[in-house]
Amino acid sequence: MRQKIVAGNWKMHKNAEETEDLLNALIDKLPTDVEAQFIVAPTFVNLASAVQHLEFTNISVAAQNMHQAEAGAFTGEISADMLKSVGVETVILGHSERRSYFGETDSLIADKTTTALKHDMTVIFCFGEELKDRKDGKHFNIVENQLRDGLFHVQAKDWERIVLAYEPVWAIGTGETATPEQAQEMHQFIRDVVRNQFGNNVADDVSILYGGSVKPENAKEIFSKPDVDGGLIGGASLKADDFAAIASAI
Ligand code: G2H
Repeated sequence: MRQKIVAGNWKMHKNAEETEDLLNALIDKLPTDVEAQFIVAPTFVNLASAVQHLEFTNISVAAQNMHQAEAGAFTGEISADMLKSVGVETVILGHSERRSYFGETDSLIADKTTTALKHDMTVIFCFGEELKDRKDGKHFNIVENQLRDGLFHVQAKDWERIVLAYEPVWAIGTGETATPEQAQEMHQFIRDVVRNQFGNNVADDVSILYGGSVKPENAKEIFSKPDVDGGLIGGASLKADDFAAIASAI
C-alpha cells in the first residue's frame, strides 16, 4: 500500500525564530486523524532544532539538498552523514530550482540519490518538464528521460525509500497550476514508466506527489486523482493555516 504524503519545501525562508514559530503553529494545526505522512523541509541551519522540536509529533523533517560525496573539500556543502547525525532521514533531491540555478544534471542527481540510499535515507526525487517542452509536445519524453537518467540505476528493493515529486516547472511559484486532469495524466504515465522498468510491486507502492502552486483552494481536487498521492508544497507551506488546510485535503 502506498503512502499519502504532504511535504512542505520551505526553500530559503524562515530564520531560527520564524522556524520555531511556524513549527509550533503546525504542531497545533496539522490534522492528527488522517492516514498521511507530514514532512517539513526547513533550511540546513534549522534542521537540527526542527528535528528536536518535532520529536513525538506526526511531522518529520527533510533536507532540501545534500552533496553526493561522503566528505571532503567541498566548501559550503552538507553530507548525508551530517544530515543523519542530526536526525534527518529524508532529503529532497533534483528540485527544479537546484537544476536551473545550480546546474544540477540528471547524472549528478543520480549520484546524490545513490549516496542518500546508501545512508538509508528516503529521497523525494523531483522532476518535471519546462513550459517549452509542454508546448512542443515533448513533456512525456522529458519526464521519462529524467526518470531513466536519475533513478533507473536504483535497485527495486530500494524503491521503498523513493518518493517521486512531479513538478512541472511552469507551475512552480507562478500561481499557475496543472489542472487535476493534467496532473493525473502525467502521474499515470510516470507510474507506467516505473511499472515497465521495475514491475507492478514497485509501481503500485511508490508515492507520486504533485508540486507546483498547490493551495488550499485547489488541493482537494488535485489530491482526489487516483495516481496523485499527495503534494510537495512551496509557498503555501510557509503559512500554518494554508499548509494545515492542504494537509487536511489529503
Ligand atoms: C514547487 C513547489 C514546492 P510552489 O517548487 O516544491 O513550490 O508550491 O511555491 O510552487
